[in-house]
Amino acid sequence: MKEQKQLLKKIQTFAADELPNHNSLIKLARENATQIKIGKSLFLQTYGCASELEYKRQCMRDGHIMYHAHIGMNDMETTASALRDIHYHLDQQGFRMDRAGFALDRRMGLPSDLWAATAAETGPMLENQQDWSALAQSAAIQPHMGDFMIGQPASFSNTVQALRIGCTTIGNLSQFFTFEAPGWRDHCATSAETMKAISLLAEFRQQGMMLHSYLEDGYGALFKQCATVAAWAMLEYYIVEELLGAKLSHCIGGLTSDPIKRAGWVLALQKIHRGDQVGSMIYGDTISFGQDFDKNRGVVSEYLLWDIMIQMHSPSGHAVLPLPVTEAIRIPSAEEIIEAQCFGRQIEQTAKRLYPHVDFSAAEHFADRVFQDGKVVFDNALSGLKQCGVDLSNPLQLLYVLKKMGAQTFEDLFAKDIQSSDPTDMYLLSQQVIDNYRPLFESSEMIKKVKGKRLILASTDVHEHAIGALAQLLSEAGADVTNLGSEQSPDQVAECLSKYSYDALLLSTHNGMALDYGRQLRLILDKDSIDLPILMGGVLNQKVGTEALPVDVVDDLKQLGINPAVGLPNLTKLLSY
Ligand code: B12
Repeated sequence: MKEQKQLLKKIQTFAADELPNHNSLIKLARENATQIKIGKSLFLQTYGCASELEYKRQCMRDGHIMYHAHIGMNDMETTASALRDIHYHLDQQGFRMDRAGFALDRRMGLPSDLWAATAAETGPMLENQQDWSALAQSAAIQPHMGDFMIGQPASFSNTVQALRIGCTTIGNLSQFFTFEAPGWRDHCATSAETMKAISLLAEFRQQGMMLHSYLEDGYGALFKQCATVAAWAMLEYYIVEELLGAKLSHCIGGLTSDPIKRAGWVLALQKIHRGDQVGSMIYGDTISFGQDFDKNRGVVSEYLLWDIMIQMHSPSGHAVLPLPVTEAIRIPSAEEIIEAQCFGRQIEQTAKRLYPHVDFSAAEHFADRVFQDGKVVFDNALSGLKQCGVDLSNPLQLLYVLKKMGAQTFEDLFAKDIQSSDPTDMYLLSQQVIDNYRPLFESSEMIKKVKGKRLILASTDVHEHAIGALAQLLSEAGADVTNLGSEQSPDQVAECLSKYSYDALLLSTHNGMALDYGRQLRLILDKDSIDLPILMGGVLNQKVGTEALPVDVVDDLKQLGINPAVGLPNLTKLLSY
């Protein structure tokens, strides 16, 4: 009970924070809208549609299965030529590539004057009008802007650019709650820019503009229960559709392996969107991928079969995404995307043969359960927030307070009465990792190595499940663990190290910035004369100007005096004080 009171007190302080007037921001967006002419992408010209929403409704009627690919080479020139290659090769085989999501460099979320001083990450930068136009004019593939657009400090300016090139589905609201632009911590400004951008899309709702939200990029990746994810989708629907009047398009699937849940979420979102859902895409199951490419093809076969059949059963507008086999290793090349897309079309033939014989009742039951339990959590959340002084008619305050409170506080406070039988697959995976490695951390060798040691842990980006598992296992082994969590910049880590002394620093990184990050951190620590063992694990690669794809930097990290940790097994050897 005491803990509940403390959490509610925390929310009250956030609710008291000074914020701009939301009505004046909406007015500003409305005025700006009069100056914006929506562009026409080569894809919409080719298929004679005014917006992707119009195109998707057509496909839902005609039973056309839409396909999505996520793409993002190291620069726009290479990305544009990859788009042309993909379109050409698929067209040769009579296949249509309906849309492409651009995995941009995370710096795109920042105002441009901050780009130069920030570590480069995977994906291209859009540095001029030519780069932006190339997204929509390189090939007849509809651009989807769902990374580092809406939800980031540069939300509004990026949304204006996206509308001008004819991108009509723009995201990503879920990223607002968990993604931090590198080195940026002004949540008030990010909330205001995000709400302004959503208001702009509301102004163009009749022209088919949609706000994309990939739930598992946000708190959906951190909630333990599917019912809480459903409640969250309802909350986003309340803020975006009911308070701001924009059309919301949900995406899910990247962290969901269970085929019943994958099909069930399409049906549950249909209920949440009051029967008028037009989804952006169903993300492929990214967490079941490993280093074995043949096994990975098996993973794609399974999830894609279900994703296609549920679109035949209950069309929702979601495009399907056959993931390239390199998903667990790095961002894919154009050849790998083409191979995956062709593979996907073969799975579609299988789906059409199997569909008449498939029973979806288990998926329908899942949808009913998470919708009903989700509604309870949703109602708890609205009454709890109101109790904490949040104005439920103020979309800006809601966005701000919900970001500040964090996923765990939300679930602990508002989902405590739910005895749901549907844990999220990401939660199950992180528990499985802990169970798999617990014997290693219970070994006398490990306990002798870490017992009583002061260890500080941090993730350089949003990926926090590895560092979370490590923190729990090291604590169980008797270490004194400080876990700074996700999105920690080199400055923030160094600041902590300058305040307290630790025996070792354990970093987890995944976004293709391992070397840049290591160099920046080493510079600061040398300047402050801070010296301690540093281990870095995760995806140890780096975007370098000359290469199309990120390169392995394990040896470069060693030269920096950073211990590269590929996996957990050899942790005892790596930890040397
Ligand atoms: C889950 C996931 C996400 C989730 C993260 C949820 C969360 N809050 O944690 C979401 C969907 C939010 C996400 C977002 C992104 N992701 Co991601 N993600 C993954 C995925 C599927 C699994 C990673 C994971 O959590 N595994 C489970 C944990 C327990 O294991 P692990 O992280 O692999 O760590 C193991 C080891 O590496 C080791 N380890 C890890 N860290 C450390 C540290 C130490 C000290 C030690 C000893 C060991 C160690 O121990 C762990 C157990 O064995 C991988 C692909 C894959 N299948 O691996 C892509 C992947 C890592 N993501 C990737 C990318 C690019 C992104 C985005 C930038 C995409 C985008 N454009 O939006 C964003 C990040 C934005 C940001 N703000 O940082 C790329 C990285 C590409 C590259 N570097 O070449 C990958 C490889 C996918 C891909 N192929 O494109 N992602």
